[in-house]
Amino acid sequence: MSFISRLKQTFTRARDGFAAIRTLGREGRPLDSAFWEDFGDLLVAADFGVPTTEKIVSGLKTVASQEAWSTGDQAVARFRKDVERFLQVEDGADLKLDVKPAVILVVGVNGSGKTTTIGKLAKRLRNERKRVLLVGADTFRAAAAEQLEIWAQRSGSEIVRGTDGADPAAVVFDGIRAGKAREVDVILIDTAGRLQTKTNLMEELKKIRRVIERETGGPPAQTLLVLDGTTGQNALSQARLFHAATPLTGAIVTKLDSTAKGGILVAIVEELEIPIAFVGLGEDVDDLVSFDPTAFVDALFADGLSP
Ligand SMILES: Nc1nc2c(ncn2[C@@H]2O[C@H](COP(=O)(O)OP(=O)(O)O)[C@@H](O)[C@H]2O)c(=O)[nH]1
Ligand SMILES: [Mg+2]
Repeated sequence: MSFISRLKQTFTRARDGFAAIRTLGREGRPLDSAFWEDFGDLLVAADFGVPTTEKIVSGLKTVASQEAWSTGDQAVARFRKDVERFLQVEDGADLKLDVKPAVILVVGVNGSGKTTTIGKLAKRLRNERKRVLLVGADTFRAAAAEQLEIWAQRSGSEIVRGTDGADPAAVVFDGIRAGKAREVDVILIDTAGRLQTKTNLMEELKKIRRVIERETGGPPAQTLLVLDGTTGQNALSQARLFHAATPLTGAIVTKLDSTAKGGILVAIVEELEIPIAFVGLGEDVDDLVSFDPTAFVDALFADGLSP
């Protein structure tokens, strides 16, 4: 099934929020301050966040006066184009994995979907006939390594896991050594769901990164932040903290099949200037899809105004 039809099928909450925006455009309202206020409120409700909402609204107002727009539908049509443009990040969704082994460090808070996403990614890479090694550096909970083990089996990947309570950086060290010795193509590193407020845990991430740099002679090929799309603006504040601890190359937004409202993706790209690499549309192995901004916007505006 195509990205767009899957999104249309699963992404219902987000589409409801955007339906309200489309409706506003159909009411033939004049572009007065009440219109802009309602429009801004709908964007905030759809999880765009205040800074991104303000940026979008002020941009639209400027064009509205330059082009002497008179009604709301013009603003909404332009808004659709803006969202698409915001989401187009150069070199967007392509995972650059030129080096061998290519190390992909996966970070994010507990429950965001890291381990599941790693399993899905491993399966994709295996489908591309790549040799994949999973590294279980979440040594905080015994169940974490077991869950990763299941995904290793399911995807046909190899695994290096630490004992409970082991130093995560030491597990990463072992994993990279093993990956190099076995000549794997990709090493996917699963990390603990650390609380973003705990400085020591952020320090641990920095330590892991230093081990990767030392052992491979460079930064990770990718550092991907997994965010639960249903946690709204909280996801954005998490993203900022992780970005500060270890520079991110992309985000993966999970649970778009659940109650995610969509605007959060725009806020992430806009405020952090990182691309959305993939989105999660469910719990199964095939429920990870490459992010396609055009298809995403088409799905959100499926029954709406043409641009
Ligand atoms: N509906 C839905 N559930 C997901 C998705 N991704 C992960 N999950 C579920 O979220 C829960 C937490 O996932 P997990 O990978 O253990 O998160 P971690 O703590 O970050 O490793 C699990 O029940 C997953 O099945 C998704 O895209 N959609
Ligand atoms: Mg996990």
